[in-house]
Amino acid sequence: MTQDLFADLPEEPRTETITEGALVLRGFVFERAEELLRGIQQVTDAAPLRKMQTPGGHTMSAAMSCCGDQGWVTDATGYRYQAKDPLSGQPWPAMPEVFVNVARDAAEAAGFLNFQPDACLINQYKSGAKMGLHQDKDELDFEQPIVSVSLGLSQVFQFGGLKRNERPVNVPLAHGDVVVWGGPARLRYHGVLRLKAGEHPLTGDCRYNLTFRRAR
Ligand code: MD3
Ligand code: FE
Repeated sequence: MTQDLFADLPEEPRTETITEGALVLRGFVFERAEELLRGIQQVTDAAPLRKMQTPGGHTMSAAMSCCGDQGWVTDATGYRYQAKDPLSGQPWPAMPEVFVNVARDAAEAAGFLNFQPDACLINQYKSGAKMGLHQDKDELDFEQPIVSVSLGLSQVFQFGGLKRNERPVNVPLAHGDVVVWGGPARLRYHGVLRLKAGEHPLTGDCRYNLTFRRAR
């Protein structure tokens, strides 16, 4: 009989704490990745990915779309959540069922029961795209966690403090990883470094990030 060389090794730790309130669930959605990517395709067929304008007049380097009751938008007038896609004037597409389930399951694994996000932001990064350090504070209730799902190419996430000038910690996020941010981590500055060129078998030349929020 073939010996199982790994039978006695402890299972690899799959949950990592970045700081108090920030938990990385490595590979949490690995098995549901293809289904999530089909959901992204379905949403972005109806609400295409687009590079939005910041109030300061810059163009964001990540392309974005949204689904759920609320979508996050930015333009010359500011940042906000709104129920309609400004491109079509129509409500954002509904969240695919797998999105709702993943958000609830990940929040629960981190100790937040019954998370019911009303907004999912889809970020698509291609080679060279980044997101500078910022806080997520356009939501009403900061007691609600945020769940983020990484798919495709790996990208270095930067996790800073409550003030912009605190030196951030770098955390590489890979395909299938999920991070849950709540409590004392909820208002920390964060961003992602420029995506390095690469090829992923499921997403090609890009990384997708889904962030699930309770906006209202
Ligand atoms: C920490 N997106 O869309 S996800 C964003 O990889 C955003 O696309 C990044 O920051 C991305 O706003 C990072 C991780 C994330 C999302 C929300 C957070 C980290 C957070 C809110 C509070 C603290
Ligand atoms: Fe953010």
